[in-house]
This record gives sequence, C-alpha cells and structure tokens, in this order.
Amino acid sequence: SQANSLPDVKIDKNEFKAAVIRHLHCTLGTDENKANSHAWWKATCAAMQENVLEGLRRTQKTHYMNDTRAVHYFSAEFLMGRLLSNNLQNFGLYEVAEAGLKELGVEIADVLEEEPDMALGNGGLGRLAACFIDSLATMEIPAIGYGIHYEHGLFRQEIRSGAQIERPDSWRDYGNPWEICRPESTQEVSLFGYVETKYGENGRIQKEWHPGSIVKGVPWDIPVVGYGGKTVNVLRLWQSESSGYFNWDVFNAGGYVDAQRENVQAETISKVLYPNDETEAGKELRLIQQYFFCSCSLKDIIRRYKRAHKDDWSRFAEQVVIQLNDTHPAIAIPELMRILVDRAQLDWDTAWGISTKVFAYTNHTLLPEALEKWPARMLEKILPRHLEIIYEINHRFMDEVDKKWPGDNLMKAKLSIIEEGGEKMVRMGHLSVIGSFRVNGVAELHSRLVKQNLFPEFDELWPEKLTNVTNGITPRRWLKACNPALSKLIDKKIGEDWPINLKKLEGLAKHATNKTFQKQFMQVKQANKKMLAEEILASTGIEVSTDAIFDVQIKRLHEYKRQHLNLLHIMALYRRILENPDYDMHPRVFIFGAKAAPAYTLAKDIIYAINMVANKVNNDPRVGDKLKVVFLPNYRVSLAEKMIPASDVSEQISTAGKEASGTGNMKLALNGAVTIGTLDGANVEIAEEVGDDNIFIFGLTVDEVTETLKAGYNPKDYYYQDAEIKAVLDWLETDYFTPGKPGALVSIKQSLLDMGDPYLVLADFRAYSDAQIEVDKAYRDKERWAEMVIINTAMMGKFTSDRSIQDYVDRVWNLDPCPVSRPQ
Ligand code: DL6
Repeated sequence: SQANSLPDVKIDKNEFKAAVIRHLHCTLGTDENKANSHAWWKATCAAMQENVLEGLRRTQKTHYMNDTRAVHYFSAEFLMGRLLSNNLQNFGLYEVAEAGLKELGVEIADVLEEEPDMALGNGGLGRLAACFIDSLATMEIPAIGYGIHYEHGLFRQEIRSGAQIERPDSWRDYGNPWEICRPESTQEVSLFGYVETKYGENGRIQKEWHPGSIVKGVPWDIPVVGYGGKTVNVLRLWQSESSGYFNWDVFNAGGYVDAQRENVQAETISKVLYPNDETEAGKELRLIQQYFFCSCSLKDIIRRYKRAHKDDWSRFAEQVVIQLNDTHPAIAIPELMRILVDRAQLDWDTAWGISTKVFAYTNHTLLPEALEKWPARMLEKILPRHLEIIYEINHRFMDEVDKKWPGDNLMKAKLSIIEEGGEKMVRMGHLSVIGSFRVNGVAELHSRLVKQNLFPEFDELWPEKLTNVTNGITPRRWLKACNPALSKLIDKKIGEDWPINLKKLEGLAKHATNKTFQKQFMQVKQANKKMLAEEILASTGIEVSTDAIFDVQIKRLHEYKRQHLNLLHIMALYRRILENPDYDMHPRVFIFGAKAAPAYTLAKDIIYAINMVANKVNNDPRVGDKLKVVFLPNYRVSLAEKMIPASDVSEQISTAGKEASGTGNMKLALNGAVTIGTLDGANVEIAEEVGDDNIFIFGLTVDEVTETLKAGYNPKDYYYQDAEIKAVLDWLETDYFTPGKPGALVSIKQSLLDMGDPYLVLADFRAYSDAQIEVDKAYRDKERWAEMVIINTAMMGKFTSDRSIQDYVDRVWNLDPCPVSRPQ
C-alpha cells in the first residue's frame, strides 16, 4: 500500500522562478522591486498552486473514472498549520524553490514565515486529522476530509503581565491562497421547525419536517498533497451563509421574531471554533455547527454517489465509509437515517442496514467531561426529526438489550442512548457505538480502557466492534520538513525513502554507539537548539544557554496533563539551589507552550504561575544559568515545528489512564528527545519500542491510580510527610513570586490540597523528582545520552500516521489505494 515513490521533480528552478514572477505581476499586480515578503509568499503559493490544482484535477478524474470506494473523514477540527513548505516538500520542489527564490534575492525562510497557521482545531484531535489526511493522500487512498470553514480558528494567545489574553485568530484576513470556493456545490441545511406525521397512500406513516429556517453551506476546498505529488485529495470545509429563507409556517404560528433571528444567525454558524479541549460546552450553537457540517457533507457524498448509481442505494455502503472523529459528527447517523427513510423512502431496516455499514467511530477520550451529551430538549428544538429518529434507534436497541439481558432494567438504563434521572440527555457516545460497525480507541492502553471501563457491555454485546488503532504522526511534516538538518543526516546514513517507510529508521540503531555518528547527530541538535534560543530571545527577551538541557512540555493546558507537576518540580529545584548554591545539577531550561481554554480558570492560573515563577527564577542572580523557565506564547503548529527539533527532554507526565494517546510524545521522540513520562497513552508503546533504558518512566500505573483512589487518596498525607512538597506548596501562598499580591497563586495549592488533587500530582511528585535526577545523570554522560537520542529517533517507525492509516484500512475501512498516474 506504500504506493508512492519519492518525489520526482519535473519543474526546474528557472520555470519555478518564472512562475513566481508571473504571479507577482499578474495575480498580485506588483513587481519584484516593490514586493514585500507577504507578496513573495503569495506569489510562491500561487506558483505552487498551479501544480497542486493540476494534481487535484487528475486525482478527481481518476477517482471518478474508477468509481472507487472512498473514506470520508468527518471532523469538527483540522489543525493544518502552514501549507507552503509542506506542499513544496511533498512535490519535491523545496530545494528548487529555495534556490529559485534566492536568485530573486529572497530567503525562503522569510517567505514561509509570512503564512498564517490554519489553526482550525484545538490540539491533538485536530492535528491527528491533519496528519491522517496527509497520509491518506500519500498512500493514494481515495479520501475526503469534511469539516467547518471557521472564519476564526483557535484564538491567538498573548501573555500580559504573566496572564493569558485571548485575541481573535484571523487566518484568512488577507486571503488564503490555497482554498478554492465551490459555490456550485452549495448545500442547504434545515434547522428548527416541527415534524408533521402523515399517512402515505400505502397506509405507511410518513414524517415531514417543516424547518423553521434554512441555511446555506458553501464549500471551500483545500487541496491535500500526498508525498510524491501524485494523489491530491481534498479537505472540504463548509461555510454557513444565510439562504434568505423565511418560514411562513413559523410566522403564522406566531414565531415571527424567532424566524428572523435564526436567519440573522446563519452566518454565525461557521464564525468561530469553540476553544475547548476535552470539555463540552453544551451550547446550542455548537450542536448547530456539528449538524451543519454533517448535513452538508452527507448531501455532498450522496450527490456524488448518485452521479454513478442514481437511486440504487444497494451499493451505497460498498462505496462510502465515514469515519467519525470523536462524537462531534455523531449527529450524521440520524441525519443519514432521515435522508434514507424520509427522503429516499427506504424502510427502516434497510436504511439501518446501510447506515450501520457506513459509519465507524473513533473515541479520543475517557474524561467524563468530554463525553458529549445533549439535552433532549435542545435537540427537539433544533432538530425535531432527528430526536424522533434517535428515539426510534434507541427503542429498537433496547429490544436487543432485552434479548441479551432479559428484564434487566438497570442494564437498559445504563446502555440507553437517553440518560434519564435529571434532565433527559442524549448520549452521543452511545449513539456512535450503536450506529457504527467499528469503534476504535487511539492507543493500546486507551482501547483496553474503552473496552473495560467505558463500554464493557457494548463489548460483550458486539465483541468484534471495539478495536484499537494507535495514533501516528506524519514524518513528512514532523521530521523531514521541520528538521531539515537531521533529515539530511538520516538520508546520508540510510537512504531517502524513510519518509514513506519510517521503519527504515531502525537502520540508524546500529550506528547509535558510533562516535562519529553521535557527534554528527548531536551537532544537529545543538544547531537546532541555537535557532530555538534565538526565537526564545526574540519572543520573550530571555537568554538561554544551548549547553543547558532543553526540557519541553508542549500541549494544551489541562490539569490531567499536569503542567503543575512540572512547575512544582521547578520550584523544588529553585529551592534546592537557594538552600545550597552548590546544588549539583546540569543547567536546564524548562520550556512550556500551552493554551488554556478561556473559561478554564485553573488552567489559566497555572499559566500565570509558570510565568511568575519564570520571572523570579530567570532574574535571580543566585541561580545564574543553572535554571531557566520559558513560557513561549501562542503555542501552535508552526511554533511546534521550531521547538520539537530543539528538544532534549520530552515531558509526557499525565496521570496514568487520562491521556488517550498523545501525539506530541511521538513527534518529540522522532526528533531525538528523550521522554520522561508516565505509563499512559502511547507512552506505553513508545517505551516498548525504545526499550526501558532509553526512556524515563515514573509514577503510578493505571491500576495503581485506581487502587490509590479506591483506598481513599488523601493528598495531605504527602503534604505533611514530604517537607519539600510542603515547602513548595506553602511558597505559592506567599507573595514571593507575585510581589505585593500574596495569594495570587493559591488556587493551585487549593486544587491539590482542598479539592482532593484529582490528578494525583502529589502522589507522583517524588517519583517524578527522582526520575528527573536520573535524566540529569544520563545527560551528563554525553555518549550515553547521544545513544539514547539516536535510539529514540531510530525506533519511532511504528508511529508514522501511514501505519495508523494502514491499520484503519485493514481493521475498519476495507478499501484499496487508487494510483493516480503522473503525466510524462
Ligand atoms: O487522538 C488524538 C488525541 C489524543 O492523542 C489525546 O491523547 C486526546 O486527549 C485527544 N482527545 C481529545 C478529545 N476531545 N474531545 N472530545 O482532544 O485526542
């Protein structure tokens, strides 16, 4: 299935230069003497887009001619980052562009910096979707990504006096050169209104939904270039627009104001990405967003299917598979049922037979607050017909439960899509499991916990349904493009096809103890650290030494990810240095990147605390270079691309059982950072790959976490028994870090002592601190460290997203690649 070969360049430098100049003149109306970096960026993108669109046209034609089965990846988030460098790399034109631009007097690095990140996602889940569509195109698999064309992606983070401030992201303010609007494929989406029950000629009950408003969904296509530039798939993002529809039924029923209000709101549907990671807001607009993009996407799929198959639904499930990226698109299940039953007039069983062969669902979290539930009342108001369909699905499912567990009402209550008790809620996870033919978790451990703890009864009912697909990352972006120096070194050592066959990296392992190779590898790391040090200085004014260990924690800010465990340890180190100026440690720079959800107060408090501690430590002459703390603002894909190649230590310290997989852990290890981590998510599999000697595992295991909590965990025991923990927590209450503002950091202490420390920070503190001492020791032994670093890079082959996609193909999608030939 690794159908692609290495890029074979068909455009030479002069042609590329000519294309850039042509676009500078004819697309942008400027010339090379006047053009600023932004204009050069746009002209370079436009030159590239010529190749991209030619590839897209050929791919679409090939897929159409072959009438291929395709996967449709439904995701509310696609965290794409920048595209120019990626597209150049995937077409094998990066060097051509670099040389061509240089001859025009322009540095490619400056041009690339002009591109705003396409940040249409919060974190891991959205970035995973972006890696997956890269792999799908690379592996020449017919695929479409479907999502929302948010006008504003994830907020831009500024740090003011240590605190996070959110600013709107405007990724397409000056136009986005990659997207193509396709008004000819506009869809209409109904909302609100009521359902009329009718009797058809054959006496069959028929339902007619009279919507209260209709909005338009206008598609914008972003071409997705596979490595080698052969297959160019599409990411289709829907933008909402008013249809100008006015509902006289609602008007006559006295709903004039409501009808108008909904019309006005049409454009707000795709305005902004909800900035919550791992929590559900329960907001009406979010449900409308979800339905909006699912409905548009399904209609788009059906339109395409009907071109070849007219009204013959019998082959629909052969042609179409839809992957639900978490439950955000789960409303697509009743929407397809509505289309099949109400519109296509299929009987329920036939429709359900089709629908349940089409959908597959990926679970990305076990955190209860992230498991989506919608009030039935809200669904009834926005999607009255869908609620009826959900009730019908549930009713039939309850019969199945009764067959398996006769008369067991508790079981019924537990498995029902409808949660009763308080306000009636619709459980989207249950709907997704019941309506899908396959359900997967995202790492071995996570999938085991999905089976054992989240959906054990579903697993008993349908033993084949639950499976695992461990996440992956695209090595094209996360090594080849972001770490060119290391990539070249690897090319020289093992050849150039590792980006599409990442297991080849294992060939580096036998050189891990070779002094010359170690030296070359560590020189690259050092050079990358130098570049990051410059970035740190430019964006924070903090000077760091590249001789120090660069210890990096980059991810969304969440208590379960335990940035505060890292912070408490930093404070402990600081205290040790103050108490003993000769405290023996290798200099270390702790570097953070993290956004907090705007309404997540404690997460914002932790960011504030990191910055206030940083301020104190970095300016304390007693500390010198030994300890530095850096919080890099506005963590995003393009910043990750600079931080990851420069990292020595990767912090993956979530409470065991809480991080479903993690993907930053894979990116860092691939670039030769050594992990300090818990046995959580994909860390477990990383440890298996690199071996115990090449990773620092610490802390409670999942089973120990469970036992600790069961035994009645009391964080105060740790507070009173460990003098360092006590001193550090008490320190937070003083105004030492926040002069004149005592108590400004107290919420962290309170969460750990008074709120019960739900993520067991104190229980893991000592083990973490001990593991950090081991890291320090290992780093000081230069040869041992270099060996560990090389082994980490060498053993990351498993974590290419190409392997994840192959697993989906084998375990879930059952489809074939469709090679697109290149013109000679
Ligand atoms: O599967 C991608 C990513 C995992 O790597 C992270 O461990 C997990 O936390 C994240 N989950 C979410 C859940 N969001 N919702 N709902 O973002 O998924």
